[in-house]
Amino acid sequence: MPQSDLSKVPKDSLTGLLRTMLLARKTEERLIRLYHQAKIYGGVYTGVGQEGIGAAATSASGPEDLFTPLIRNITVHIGRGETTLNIFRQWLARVDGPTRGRDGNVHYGNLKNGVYTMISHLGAMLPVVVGGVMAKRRRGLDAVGFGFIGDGGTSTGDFHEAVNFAAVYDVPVIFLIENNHYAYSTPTKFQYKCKRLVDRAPGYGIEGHSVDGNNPVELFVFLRALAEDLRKNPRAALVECDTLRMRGHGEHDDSSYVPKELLAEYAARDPIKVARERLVRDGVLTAAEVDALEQECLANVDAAYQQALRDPAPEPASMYNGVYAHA
Ligand SMILES: Cc1ncc(C[n+]2csc(CCOP(=O)(O)OP(=O)(O)O)c2C)c(N)n1
Ligand SMILES: [Mg+2]
Repeated sequence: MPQSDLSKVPKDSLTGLLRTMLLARKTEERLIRLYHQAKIYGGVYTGVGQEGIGAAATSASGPEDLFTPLIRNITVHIGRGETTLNIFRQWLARVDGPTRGRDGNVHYGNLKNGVYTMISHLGAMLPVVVGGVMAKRRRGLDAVGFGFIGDGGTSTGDFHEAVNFAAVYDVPVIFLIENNHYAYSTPTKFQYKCKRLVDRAPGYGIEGHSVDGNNPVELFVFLRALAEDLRKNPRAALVECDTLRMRGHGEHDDSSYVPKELLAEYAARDPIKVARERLVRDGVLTAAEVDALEQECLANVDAAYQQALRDPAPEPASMYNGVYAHA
């Protein structure tokens, strides 16, 4: 990817990009520990190593934009304004959390932040973001959509229907494929026959871009320009981000099927490390400012999870509240 001139990019956006990634990483490291301490019931799924993509997208977004994050996109929640306290409340199924303790997992969102709550069926959120953007634009609002999908998820019918529909109606949605080389334990060579997933874009009659998902600063500059262009000239776009999942599919998976050399290659290009080095090298932040930001994020996460651990769970008698309209 090119080396953009960062002197023309607002410092706030670049600092926000790094802060989102740091908060996400520290939140997920804590979630992993809580899982191994048996304080979280059910699975824990993280985006460790993939933070650059969601952080770049949220930093590049505008107030009316809509997002459909998946299990590896905690950065989207954070980047669009969710507090780490609410995220821990969600995972610990606390009564004051986003789903009021009904779910202790990834199924949460906040429409005030433009973030839809995901369902687990891969691909199913993509038609939702397309429809959401269409609806907002009909009301005269300047919305662009960011629909996230994994390499595996691109093989679903919903992916095809959403991309084709957005292409035909020129709905400004960026379909962000996070190609992390695996769908659970299935490597991409058993998932599709084309060379790159972005090669499918011409078949839909839309543009496709192949980018480095582990270079958050350049990805942000690229997505910001693309989103601005889509606002002026509404149309769909496919963006394939190359990255690697640094943990198992979930914490229950030791991921032993991923070659060590591949993990080492991407560990050397950890997105937080890459962004931090770039921002210091280009004089956007000093090393001391980055260290202070990291400490601030750590303190934020420590306070959040400790508070969430103290917070109450829902009362068993409230189990049916919210199930029926009258309750
Ligand atoms: C339609 C559908 N099929 C299968 C599953 C089960 N499943 C959940 S995650 C996953 C792997 C997804 O891989 P990918 O899309 O590459 O995303 P990644 O986990 O690598 O981020 C599968 C098969 C599902 N949730 N939905
Ligand atoms: Mg994958």
